[in-house]
Amino acid sequence: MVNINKMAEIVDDAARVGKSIPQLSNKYDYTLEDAYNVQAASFQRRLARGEKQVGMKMGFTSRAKMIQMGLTDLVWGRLSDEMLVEDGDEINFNKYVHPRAEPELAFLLKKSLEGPVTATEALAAVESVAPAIEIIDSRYKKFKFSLEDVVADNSSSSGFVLGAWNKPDVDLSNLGMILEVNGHPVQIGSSAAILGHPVRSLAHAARISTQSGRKLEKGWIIMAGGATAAHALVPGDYVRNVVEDLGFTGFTVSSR
Ligand code: OOG
Ligand code: MG
Repeated sequence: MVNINKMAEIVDDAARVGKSIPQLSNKYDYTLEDAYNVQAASFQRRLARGEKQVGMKMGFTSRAKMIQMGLTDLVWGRLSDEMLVEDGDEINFNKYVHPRAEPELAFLLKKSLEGPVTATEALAAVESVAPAIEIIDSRYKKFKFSLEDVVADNSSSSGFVLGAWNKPDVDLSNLGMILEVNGHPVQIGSSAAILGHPVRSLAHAARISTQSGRKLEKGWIIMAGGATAAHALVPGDYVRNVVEDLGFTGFTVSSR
């Protein structure tokens, strides 16, 4: 018998205190469907503590990320208001297990999006687009997990940082993206790495979210997924994602 609530408690506690746990699959035999139920139940615990859902994140939307983590299926996770890190802010390194940064783009929706939609329909629902960074922090030891494990752990989501919003009239198909640490490029990529065009990630998000019982809401933020491999953070880092034509966003990591 799979105990969804018990597993949800384990991943939620680990995320809350920033302590690593063994992979759930070491102990539990569970399916991908169970894993999404664990994610939902663990997010429910956040809502019960007063957090609000503000959007959704997509993961493994680029080859670079799939190769880095050894998984090839798209995953998704839920974003809460508490995960937002203000542009330019400092994060407390001690609150994380082993945080990594990913250069991403974020979409802000001006209309809800439901069911299967084309990329063109998805773009028509976009109010604005921003350079973004996702701070991922798998709760599993050594950042190692199965597909079910990562999904149960809200697809490693931990924080997200947003730059200034731009009107979506910029051609998003092939924008240079540079992840810098202390002024040095550590990952260089293109928005084209995100499923060939980042708006496709948004279209997938609409379809997947609807299938799981909730459309994408007006006002939600959708993170399209890392364009490059993620970069491990250390205390004292100043991290920026600089996106051609869109600007940049950044944050610092506390010195301890
Ligand atoms: C899973 C999350 C992947 C992305 O942008 O591809 C992700 C992980 O790598 O821990 O957020
Ligand atoms: Mg990501």
